[in-house]
Amino acid sequence: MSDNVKVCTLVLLRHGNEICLAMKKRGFGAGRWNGAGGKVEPGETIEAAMIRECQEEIGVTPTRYHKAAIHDFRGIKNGEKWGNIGHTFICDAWDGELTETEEMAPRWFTLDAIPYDDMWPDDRLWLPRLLKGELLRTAFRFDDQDQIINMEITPIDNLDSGGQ
Ligand code: 8OG
Repeated sequence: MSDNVKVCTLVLLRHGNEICLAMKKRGFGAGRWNGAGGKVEPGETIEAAMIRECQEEIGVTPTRYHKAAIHDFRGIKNGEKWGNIGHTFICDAWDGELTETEEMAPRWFTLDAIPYDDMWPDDRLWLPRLLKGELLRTAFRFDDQDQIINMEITPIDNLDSGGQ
């Protein structure tokens, strides 16, 4: 994997008919609703990074979750190639209270009112499937306006083993 491809996490909290999304306030993806997440640090497991990012960004500690997708996101920004491998978890139990941080402002959305117009453009293509219980591997290529120029979505049986 080349140097500009980062291994990242993403976690979506679910409670019955609602999911928690958070407004990204700064950095990559600012101005969009998304799950909490970020780069896996050297020596850290993907799961530990998912929990740490969730604590840091929205103040809660996931306690029950499963990996639901591995996304291969790549694009180009200001002439530089970027890539994020997004290990994506659905979490249905956690400790602590949702808290706004300098990074993100969380809130609950009912499943029929997910704000796809203010999310990454690919999310409407895979999030509904994850919420129905599918496990997916995806690849999305974006142009410099973050529009999708190529994509692949593959259902998969099991992501818990060998899902790196
Ligand atoms: O640390 P940083 O915030 O830069 O990490 C990037 C986060 O953005 C990480 O959680 C993965 C996530 N992300 C992408 N692309 C996309 C996308 O197309 N949709 C969603 N929902 N999240 C994305 O990098």
